[in-house]
Amino acid sequence: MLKSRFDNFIAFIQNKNIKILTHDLVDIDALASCLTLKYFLTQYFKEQEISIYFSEFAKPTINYLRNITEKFPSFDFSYSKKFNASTSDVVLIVDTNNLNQIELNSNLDLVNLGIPLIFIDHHYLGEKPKNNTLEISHLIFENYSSTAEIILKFFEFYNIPLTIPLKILIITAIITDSGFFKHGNNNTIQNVSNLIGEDIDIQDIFLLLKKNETDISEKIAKIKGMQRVKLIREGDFLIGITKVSSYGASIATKLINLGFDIAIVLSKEENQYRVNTRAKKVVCIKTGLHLGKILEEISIKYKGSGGGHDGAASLTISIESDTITTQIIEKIKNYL
Ligand SMILES: [Mn+2]
Repeated sequence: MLKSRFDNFIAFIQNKNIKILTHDLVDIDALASCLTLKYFLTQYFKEQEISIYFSEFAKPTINYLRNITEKFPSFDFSYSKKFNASTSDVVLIVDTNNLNQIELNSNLDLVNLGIPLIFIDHHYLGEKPKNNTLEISHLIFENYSSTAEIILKFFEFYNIPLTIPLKILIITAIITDSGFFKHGNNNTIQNVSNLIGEDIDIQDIFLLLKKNETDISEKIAKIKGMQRVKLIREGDFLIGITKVSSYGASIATKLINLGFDIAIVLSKEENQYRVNTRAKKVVCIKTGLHLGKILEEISIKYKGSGGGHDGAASLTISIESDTITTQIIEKIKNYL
């Protein structure tokens, strides 16, 4: 039964120009699914034109794509950043069945293009893709923990051999989409086990997913920022203040992660001083605290530039004085 669904799909897209699309903020499953699907179709059809369009990548995908491209420089990772509807006979939508999640870099409306849209996806379907009559061709299987495993079926059904980069792409997609198997089922683990064989080391895959090492100067700045932090307690609220030479914004965020409700980080940049502030959202909601307003007021008074959101704001100013810090703290305390 399953195989016949794939046969229908193949029959429908035969002799057509194919565009592969996925959701915006492309995750690793979407990336891997599009690349492996393109590879399969190129091998299977030989003569047809097949291309991928990506909008924006999620941060971990950028990192992963960089790592895997370095590891397999001869694999075809190419894609287009512009969606050209006029050269498409059919659009394959991968890893989503919700057209609202697709970001085209134009005002094109996929539904009104008159091009058949076929979904290949593993998300909950609901009532969504009723906008065309191709239901028979959709490949939507909610019992799969990743779209990449649906793509894997093409290779199995039509006897196209998997290469090492393809296997690695699919394994990483399965691992990330199943939350390292937390949301997976027996098939999820079975699939990885079948793919991994003797030619792939699971540790190499973990390395591909690892975030690139933070620059040593950033690490030192963060550690120094933590060493110098002063704690001010105002009722039940904890304010942290520290000084660093750079990376003020990321240190302010770190202080919040550490447990402070509000963080103030002072840093000296060339001829000016910078103040980065952060506050927990719940504190802003509860007290009405608005760091952007506070820093804007200070910037007007001292001819600097400042502002931002309620929970994240910064100030750049040419003088450094403890009175400025004191005023920021006083203004914050007024809300608490
Ligand atoms: Mn997915």
